[in-house]
Amino acid sequence: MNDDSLMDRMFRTFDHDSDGYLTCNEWLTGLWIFLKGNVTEQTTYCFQVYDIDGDGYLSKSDLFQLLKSSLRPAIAKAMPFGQRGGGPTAAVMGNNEDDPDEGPRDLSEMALSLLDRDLDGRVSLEDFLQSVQNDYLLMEILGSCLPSGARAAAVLAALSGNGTLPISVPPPTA
Ligand SMILES: [Ca+2]
Ligand SMILES: [Ca+2]
Repeated sequence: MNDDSLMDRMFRTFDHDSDGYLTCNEWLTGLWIFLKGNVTEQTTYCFQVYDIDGDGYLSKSDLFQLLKSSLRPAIAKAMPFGQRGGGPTAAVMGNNEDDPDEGPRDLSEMALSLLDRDLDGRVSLEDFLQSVQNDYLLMEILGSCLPSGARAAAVLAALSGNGTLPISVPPPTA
């Protein structure tokens, strides 16, 4: 998933009533989870960003779309020119010219088997929460959608001179 579509997904996640605008309340609730939410709130938020078709589950198709567009640019950048089209990286990404989607498809199957706790072939929020509880690194496995701790702290510091937000923040509605 490239940066633009990830931003778009993040906006839609903030926009609870899907009217295309963020009310002050939606913005503050989203920002609060984004910057200061607990693990469950942030995991739920990531889940909503990753659920591309919004059906409440991460299906193989959601995972495939996420991995296909987020991994290719990163791998291409990391790979020195001499190694393009060969080597272990290409093997992971799939170097099959007849089927360029082979690599992302294999990875989405791996991600599905990693996250699908009840083995029903799709990842529910429950599956995802349990998986992240066992390994926090899985929270952003499908694409980075939270600020780093340092960045979050910087934003919070900018928002408030003395460590508290200048405005009252409503409790997040998950
Ligand atoms: Ca879905
Ligand atoms: Ca499942």
